[in-house]
Amino acid sequence: MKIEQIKVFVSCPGRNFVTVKVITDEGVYGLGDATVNGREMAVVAYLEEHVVPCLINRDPHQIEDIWQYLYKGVYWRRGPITMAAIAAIDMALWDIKGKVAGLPVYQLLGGKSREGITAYGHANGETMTETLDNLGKFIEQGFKAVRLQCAIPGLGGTYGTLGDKKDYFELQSDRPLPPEQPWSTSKYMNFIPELFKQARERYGYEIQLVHDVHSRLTPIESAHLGKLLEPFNLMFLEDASAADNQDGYQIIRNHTTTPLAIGEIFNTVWDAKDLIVNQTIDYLRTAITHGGGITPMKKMADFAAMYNVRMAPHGAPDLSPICHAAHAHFNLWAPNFGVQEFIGFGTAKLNSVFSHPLSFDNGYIHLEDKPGLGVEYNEEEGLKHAYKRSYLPVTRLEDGTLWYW
Ligand code: GCO
Ligand code: MG
Repeated sequence: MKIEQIKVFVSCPGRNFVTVKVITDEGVYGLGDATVNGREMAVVAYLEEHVVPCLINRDPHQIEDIWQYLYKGVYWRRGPITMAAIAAIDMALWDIKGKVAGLPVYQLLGGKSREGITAYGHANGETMTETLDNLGKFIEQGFKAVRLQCAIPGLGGTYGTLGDKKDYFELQSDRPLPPEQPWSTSKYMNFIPELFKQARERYGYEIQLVHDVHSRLTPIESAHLGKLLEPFNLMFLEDASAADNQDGYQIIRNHTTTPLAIGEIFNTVWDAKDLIVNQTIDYLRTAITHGGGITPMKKMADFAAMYNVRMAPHGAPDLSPICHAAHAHFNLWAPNFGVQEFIGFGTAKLNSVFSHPLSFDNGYIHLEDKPGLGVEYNEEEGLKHAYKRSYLPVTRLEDGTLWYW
């Protein structure tokens, strides 16, 4: 079997997605997701100019060798653009192998370690009451874990809290230039513990709760927040601080028992190595699309397991249904799977372009048994939704100082 052609598609069925299709001389094809939010066209150029020509006529069954060729074989290793391009090819090759074997990808990884994939939903709100009402709706749907994000009073807009007002997908395709958002650490710190206190008072301690800081705090500020949140038993505090300097997490860890999660912008195991080995985190959130594919993520999971770190892949709407399906296969297998972020199955428009094998029931994601990843990309429908440049917002302190993501 040989790789005959590789197509790269960009479509915007509500938001931009980059999709790769690896086609073999025997007609079997595989699909992969290469979406990097706000940098989509950079990945397209990397794939078309620097990856695709090198793979024509190669044997698609040699997944490991092709991965090594694209990663170790190039001078410019790592980085989000390179690793998303490699990831999409890798996903597509696992899809092909599964189709040829007549087996779902999780079977190729080692089979199921569990029956259902525990998911956490997003309860967002503009006010405390709205956020807590939304939490109640998630509990009613059977969710076992929920993330709480609420607009900070007096701040004039907080990232990621508008989900229930406007559809996530539509909202994120409408930023032709980066909008700016204000940030105040003190307003935030004065408010978030109260949100979790009220959540526990209203709903008790059975529901698992998560919160995403989006890296807006320094390590010592995160340590303080972690301490304030200890009475409310979080499943984890996510991106409590940026980990460009992985040592910072030691400071947070030294002060709080609130579990920590990080990794959605990590591209290789090297971004997480010290955090794992020093056991300063509890959950690794790297996505298959951004971590270089299924091949390295399997290794990362095994490595993390040795240090009691569990996998909790990023599941935001800026990953395509192909990545969400790949996560489901990975999560069914990974012995140290923790929880999957889950934002629902998207709009009718999105589902006219992508089809996936996933369903949700009583807090768990389930996967229909189909060979490969079990996804389809409708090329004709994809063409109806042209790429729209769109950026994530930029954050500034109230005095105008540019702040962290
Ligand atoms: C998450 C993420 C999202 C990101 C988004 C950016 O935990 O789901 O932090 O909220 O902001 O994926 O592309
Ligand atoms: Mg996050």
